[in-house]
Amino acid sequence: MYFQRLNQTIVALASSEGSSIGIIRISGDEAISLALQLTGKRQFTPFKATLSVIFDKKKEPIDEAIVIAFPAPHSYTGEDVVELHVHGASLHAKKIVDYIISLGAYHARAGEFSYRSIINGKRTLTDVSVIDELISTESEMALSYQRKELVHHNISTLLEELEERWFNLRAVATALIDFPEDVDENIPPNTLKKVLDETKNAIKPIYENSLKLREYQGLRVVIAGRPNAGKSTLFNTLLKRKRAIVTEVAGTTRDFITETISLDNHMITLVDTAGIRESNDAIEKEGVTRATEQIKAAHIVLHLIDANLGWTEDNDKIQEGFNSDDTIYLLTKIDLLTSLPSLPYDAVPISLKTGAGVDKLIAQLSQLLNNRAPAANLPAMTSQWQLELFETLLSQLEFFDTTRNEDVGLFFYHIKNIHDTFLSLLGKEMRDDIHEKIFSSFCIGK
Ligand SMILES: Nc1nc2c(ncn2[C@@H]2O[C@H](COP(=O)(O)OP(=O)(O)OP(=O)(O)O)[C@@H](O)[C@H]2O)c(=O)[nH]1
Ligand SMILES: [Mg+2]
Repeated sequence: MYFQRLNQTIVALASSEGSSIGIIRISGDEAISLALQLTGKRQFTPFKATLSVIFDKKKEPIDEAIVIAFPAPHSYTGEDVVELHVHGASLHAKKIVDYIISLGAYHARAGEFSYRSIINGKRTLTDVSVIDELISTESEMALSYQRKELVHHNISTLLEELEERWFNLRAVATALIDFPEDVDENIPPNTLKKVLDETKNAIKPIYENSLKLREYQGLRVVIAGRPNAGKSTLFNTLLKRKRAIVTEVAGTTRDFITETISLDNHMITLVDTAGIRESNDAIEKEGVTRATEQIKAAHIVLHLIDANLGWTEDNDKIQEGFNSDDTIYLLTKIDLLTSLPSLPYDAVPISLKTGAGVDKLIAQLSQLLNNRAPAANLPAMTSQWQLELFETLLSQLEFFDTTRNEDVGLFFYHIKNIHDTFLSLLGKEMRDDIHEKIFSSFCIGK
């Protein structure tokens, strides 16, 4: 749909409703003449901000605006672009946009400016997606990756290099199929293996780091244990406020409670749960079911063992629900005892009454979180469609690698598919369904 109207001039308010400056962006062949009509000027100095009066249909002055003209190809879209900074992004600005539309422009659709920038070779699809994600992200960690990609284009550059290599293979494979008699060139198995391996080695770490980033952004640390072990007290200690009810009655916490906290610069969701034990009480039973589900879905479990009771069958049950190295065992209430029970696992002895051992717990938790943080020296993607295409690409590469000795037709089929995936990642192959899906979530002014 964007494709059909590439020769039309589009306009939109690029700043969000309620902002004190309304940035109106016009792009296309008519952008400059429309802006001249609005301002009554005869020309604009390229890239120079100029204070201009804006006139309405009846030539009445309606605003004073900063106008900047970006002649093609030196603009965001690669077309002639004019930006008008008017007062406020509210009704006033919208009416100016309506007026520009009445002069012959079309209202831009979501992502249409970015789409044009791809078509005109200004950016790759990966680049514009990063820009869109950066505008809307709430995650500091995702933001740091998006900023790096925005400035260094590491993923885009890599994809472009690899696309070219697969394009060359595709050219030879096509010739081999279409004109087998005329082609003396062939693809030596070693060359192919080399390209395959190098592609995999380049793509896989980025894909894995991206998955790591995605998981890292939703890490759940679950506090588990028998009733009365001190779970809610620990929850409140880590939160630094009295969020959960603490009493000496075993079975106080029923529903699970979640809070997001920053621990040594890691954002985590901390979950307090009901104590695990056999119970005939309907509410407590439901609490135990929910606690068990939370334990299963956890990334890290803080397993509390009451020093008064030591390890019990209920602790075995918790252990069965989460049998992972990402467990920190805590022997609680050590202030009440002089000699501590022995446990089947190494545990950090703590007292939430005296504060003993809490630093050690935080240091261990922080270490586990560090292990789960994505690598800072590798890029990571943050949009779902890129992850999906990387996944497709990796399975195509794997499939090709295992069926390499088959016939030439199959050979071509693999190379074509892999090359097509690179084209999709770069936005060089504009498949309408994919692009509508991607661009529909964009801001209108982008
Ligand atoms: N002496 C001592 N008491 C503690 C310590 N930690 C918790 N308590 C007490 O133990 C009791 C139970 O604490 P909670 O934090 O409610 O225990 P819980 O594991 O959340 O219990 P449920 O919600 O019933 O499963 C309360 O009276 C706490 O004050 C500790 O380190 N030392
Ligand atoms: Mg509790």
